[in-house]
Amino acid sequence: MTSFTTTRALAAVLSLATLVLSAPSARADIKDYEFRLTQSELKQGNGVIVTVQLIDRRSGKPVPDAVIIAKRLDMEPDGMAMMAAPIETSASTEPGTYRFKADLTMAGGWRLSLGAKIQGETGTLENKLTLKAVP
Ligand SMILES: [Cu+2]
Repeated sequence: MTSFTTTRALAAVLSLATLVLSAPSARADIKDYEFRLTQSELKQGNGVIVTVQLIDRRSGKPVPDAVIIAKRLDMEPDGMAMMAAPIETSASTEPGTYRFKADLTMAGGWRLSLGAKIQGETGTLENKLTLKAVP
């Protein structure tokens, strides 16, 4: 038999292993995406609309239909990480753009932490953005 069969079997296993191992690198990685603020300075106040774009860094194009699974707004940039502000998702106006309504209760630096799932990608995108509330 058998050295021929064994060699073929081994070759099949090896090529399968190569396929499996090389598959992830051919696809996009969650690190290829990032959120960007469309405006990093906002007027301090209640019900402020904070707008971010989700960008595919390879193409520079906006990415629609991501699901925001976590969001937090706090004053960590000004040494007040415990000072969080109410933030809720708001209706988006265009594909790839995500909007939030927030109470910027104090002038100064705010950190927007976002977690999101992207269609067709595994893992969770986690970004921290810094914005400034001006009086
Ligand atoms: Cu504060």
